[in-house]
Amino acid sequence: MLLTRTDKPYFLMCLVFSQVLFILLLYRRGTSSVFHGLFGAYSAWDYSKTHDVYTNLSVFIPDPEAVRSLYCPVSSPILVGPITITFNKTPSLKKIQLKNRYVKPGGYFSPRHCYGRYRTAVIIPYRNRESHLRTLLYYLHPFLQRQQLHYAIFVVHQAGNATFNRAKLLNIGVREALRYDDWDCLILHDVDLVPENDYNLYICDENCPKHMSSAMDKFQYSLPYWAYFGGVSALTPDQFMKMNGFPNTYWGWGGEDDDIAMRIRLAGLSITRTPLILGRYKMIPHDRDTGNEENSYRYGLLKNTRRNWRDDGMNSLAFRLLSRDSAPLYTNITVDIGEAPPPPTQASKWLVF
Ligand code: UDH
Ligand code: MN
Repeated sequence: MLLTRTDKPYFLMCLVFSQVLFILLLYRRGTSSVFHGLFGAYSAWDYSKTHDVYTNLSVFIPDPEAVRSLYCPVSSPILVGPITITFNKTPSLKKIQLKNRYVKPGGYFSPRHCYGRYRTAVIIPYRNRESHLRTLLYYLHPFLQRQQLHYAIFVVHQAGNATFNRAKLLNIGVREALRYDDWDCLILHDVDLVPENDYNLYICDENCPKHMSSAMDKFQYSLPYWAYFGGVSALTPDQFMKMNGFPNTYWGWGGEDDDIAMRIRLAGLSITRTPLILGRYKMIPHDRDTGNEENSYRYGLLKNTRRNWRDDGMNSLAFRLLSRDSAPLYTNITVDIGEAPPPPTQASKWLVF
């Protein structure tokens, strides 16, 4: 049977052609990417075999004469999978700049040989974590460039020593980032979390808010509890506005992420999560910051989310913009967000309930 088939020159030609094509693919993209191309995100990743985070970036050397005519492919052909991450030495800003020559002031990047298909804003709530920020910039810039995104990084810096307010800073980041561009996706990103796999795409799910840091090393690469929504998440501007953004009323550590998860559902949305095998993050080890003490009122606040979410969020956001400037690797937004209200007295507690 085979003999009679191979007798036919047409069949032989097809066979040879497909073999040559396969060898070419292997040669250009390496076995792992062909494998991942075929089996997508659900293939088994080997995190003991990692790649330098700056691998393949030379593919992007711009040709000033070239005319960009096509959108970048849906899935970037130069992803590498698991990334080598070490925290023993914080890279200098100079070094990060040198390694990311095509990042423009404000931390903007756009692929040069094709039109970025997705427009992503990364928004980081921030105060007094300079070495964490440098480490994150060192890893995130090449990671996002390899994903061929049109992106920018926004750092929302809380001025002063009042209690930290992560969710309010994120609301401000969204409002300010949307002045700069028509973003498809807002990635709300803690400063100390470094993604381990560049197949973890920094794009949104059109249908629902996405929790991206599903597997953090500090939680042994699993979810600490079922409804967890902390760390890194991705929402479209529409999703963000539909849930009235995040709460402004959580001062200090804890609770705001659970409020966010709850208001997503209250707004009629559901949560999608990056699979654990892909949503892996390393957290730069740190102690609790002064000014971000545990919020002991959080359980009381969470009881009222259902009642308050429509009135506490983007529509009640008040702050003072102190500066907005383009640093070489990110856009810096410094704000005065006021301070936590005084603790409720016994009498006012009765008034509230
Ligand atoms: N953040 C700052 N500055 C601060 C506080 C928080 O930039 O002073 C930001 C930063 O982006 C950080 C995020 O808010 O990643 C979340 O705060 P966190 O990293 O302190 O939260 P996490 O849950 O830490 O990681 C809990 C502190 C417990 C430390 C226990 C030590 N073993
Ligand atoms: Mn942390």
